[in-house]
Amino acid sequence: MHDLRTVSRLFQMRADFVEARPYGSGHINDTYCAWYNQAGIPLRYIHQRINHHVFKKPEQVMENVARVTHHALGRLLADGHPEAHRRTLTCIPAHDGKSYAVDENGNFWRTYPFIERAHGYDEIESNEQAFQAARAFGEFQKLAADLIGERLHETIPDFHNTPKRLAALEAAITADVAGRGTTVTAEIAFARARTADCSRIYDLIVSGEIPERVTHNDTKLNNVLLDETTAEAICVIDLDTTMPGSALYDFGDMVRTAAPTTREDDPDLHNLGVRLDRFESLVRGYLSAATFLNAAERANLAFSGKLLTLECGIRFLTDYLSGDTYFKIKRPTHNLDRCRNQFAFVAVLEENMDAMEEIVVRASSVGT
Ligand code: ADP
Ligand code: GN1
Ligand code: MG
Repeated sequence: MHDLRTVSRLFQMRADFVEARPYGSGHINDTYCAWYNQAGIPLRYIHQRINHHVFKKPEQVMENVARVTHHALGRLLADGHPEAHRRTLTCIPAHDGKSYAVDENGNFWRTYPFIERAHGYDEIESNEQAFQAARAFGEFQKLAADLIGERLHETIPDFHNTPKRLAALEAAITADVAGRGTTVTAEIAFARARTADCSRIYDLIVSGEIPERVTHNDTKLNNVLLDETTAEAICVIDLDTTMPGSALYDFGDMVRTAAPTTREDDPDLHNLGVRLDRFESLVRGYLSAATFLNAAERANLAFSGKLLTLECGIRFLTDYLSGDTYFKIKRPTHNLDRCRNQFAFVAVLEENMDAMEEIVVRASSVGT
């Protein structure tokens, strides 16, 4: 627990700090919801410590975030949107005007207004939510495509380079620093048997058939906030990995998190299935906004769900073998449970791939 009162003094707050509590279920950053007071009216903000072991150049992360959010706000204001400041993250400046502040221990902090009356979901509840979330990430890609100026920084190089993720797993198996290798032979075999899958999208990017686009790269369902009454997708958050990538990374991660019948870390694999109706809502929601996709991208929408789930499972397994240094865990087997869950979902997706391909074709031909 950090001293949030001290952190709050680093920013140009216009209200008085009351208290702060850890908030949300993100695996990477330290997120706090802080209450402030102004003449008896409570206001809240998000203070967030950027994980600088994961993001080695936090200044570059914040340069990207500031550019993207500035662009989004400008567009919303130009359109005369009545609640522009609820539809995009905005950075509360530090005293030197920067979008972040560094504390005396070298931690990087940023502050966002709290987006009220909207929630991110770890588990989806309706097809409408799936449609809305997917539409919002499609709109986000469209907005990011209009960003002028230099290419965004690659805040984590090779973030979705799946062949490199598999190579990192092999290195972790060899090093076996936590002595866990012999307990995960089935999981290792599962990953190795899918080596060809790992390079399918990567090869299409290298050959130029799939274009580079500015993408979010972390489109798990709880990274979009939905209005608590209308279910409308209000605001895309967690912009740390917004950088050059493939549209398929974004669509695939939505499938990974919005199409399963249970949460990402459910250890009871009997609970795991795919909701094809949710998948269809994701396709329709995404295609309603992502009208720019080329034929190769459309042809790989269903496969992208399998790939991103496989990649995430490989990353959880790598972290388990490495002694849990990357993702936050709440129990010693947390990363192993997550890995098994993701691989089980890959198997479910493989069984349903034909049906998913058909859904994509149907949604593409009849429009949305
Ligand atoms: P992480 O990278 O650790 O996932 P996030 O940026 O996704 O961090 O934040 C963690 C959680 O905090 C989110 O899932 C969301 O529930 C909540 N959150 C983050 N920013 C805001 C905001 N501006 N308003 C409301 N909730 C927020
Ligand atoms: C992390 O930050 P968060 O919790 O939204 C991770 C994603 C993984 C996800 C798995 C920067 O997302 O890549 O897919 O966990 N983010 C980073 O739940 O590594
Ligand atoms: Mg997040």
